[in-house]
Amino acid sequence: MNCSQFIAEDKQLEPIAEKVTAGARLSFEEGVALYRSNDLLAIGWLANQVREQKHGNVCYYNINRHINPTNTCVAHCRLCAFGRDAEAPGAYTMALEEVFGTAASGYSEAVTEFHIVGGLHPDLPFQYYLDLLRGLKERFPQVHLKAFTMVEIGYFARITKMSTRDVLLKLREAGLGSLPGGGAEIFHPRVRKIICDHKISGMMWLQTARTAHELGLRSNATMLYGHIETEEERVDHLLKLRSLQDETRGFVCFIPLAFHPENTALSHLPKTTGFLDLKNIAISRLLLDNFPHVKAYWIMLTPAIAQVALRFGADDLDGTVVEEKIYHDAGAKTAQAMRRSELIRLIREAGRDPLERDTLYRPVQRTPTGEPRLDTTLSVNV
Ligand code: V47
Repeated sequence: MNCSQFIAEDKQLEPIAEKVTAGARLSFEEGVALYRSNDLLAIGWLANQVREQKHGNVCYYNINRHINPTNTCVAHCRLCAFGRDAEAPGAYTMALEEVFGTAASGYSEAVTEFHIVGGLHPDLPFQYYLDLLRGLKERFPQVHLKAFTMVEIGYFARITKMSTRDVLLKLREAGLGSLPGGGAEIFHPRVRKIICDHKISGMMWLQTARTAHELGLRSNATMLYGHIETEEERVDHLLKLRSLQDETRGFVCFIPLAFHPENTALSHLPKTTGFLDLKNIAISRLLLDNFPHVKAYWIMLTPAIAQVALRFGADDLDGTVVEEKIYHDAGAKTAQAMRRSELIRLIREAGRDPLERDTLYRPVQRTPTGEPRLDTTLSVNV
């Protein structure tokens, strides 16, 4: 990278640029300085350099389908508009046959991944989740099951009185392929106490991820920003993820998630802005030097901001999604699904080269009839 091309209005960014150019790791203080700076173009330029060093001009996307088997949840997080009490209007729990039917209903695009998350249900037994994975694997053997956040894993351990490790082993035996990044929110206890006081602690989230990685399972990680957190708490969150990744190398992708306040107990808070969204993408790319991928989740950012993010540090747009509930219950105005052709158009128009990937970032090739042909001879591209 040639730092002489770097032009910053904010001169405080120059020493940071020199470190990024030299491939040196940024400190906590430098992370906070990045968040405090309004020189978005300079921050984005730097993040784009890192992104291009890691991935060249490629932008990844996948053909996936979200499935939320239940929105019944005992956690009552203030940040959430999705969870309901069992008797509340709009509460639902799918019978297993409904889950399998839902999975099949988005199958026209030949999905390679089911992304499965749900509420912490008061009564469903652990066996339901094992049967769900097994049933999906039987019906869709080639589809990767990315299922259950660290929070759900912690809850399964609680209701079964099993260790986290045993829960994960049983889920893997039933077909679990990897874990999504949700439930991380902001690790700092001050914030968790306000936005999600009944969820597992930040330390427990990290410990659960560590256990999953030790078993060889890969996972993603997220950070929910744009509510009551401080800049220091964001940096603390990112650096905790970075040090766990130093230990395990088990994280595949980081996804900054913009808080959507509508229909939540925090509905008095304003929505995030495009400026903050792009800043979070760029700063994540700069601080998480050991994370292979940073995803601009179009559902949450809007396709327009997600596309711009491909020049601010992101290398992935997520996928077709098909049906999204968590953000739409919280007022998201984006579509529920995006066709492959539209994902490709967004990527191409940003001057990037689209590459369809599977969950673990292996390139997906298609047969002439559009069926996925995973090239398992290629190593995982992380
Ligand atoms: O854990 C909940 C967040 C997460 C709201 O791993 C909210 O590939 C904003 O984790 N406003 C679920 N955010 C989504 C998630 C995810 C999404 C896409 C891809 C991947 C991946 C993971 O959504 C929750 C929580 O952090 N969330 N409510 C809300 N009102």
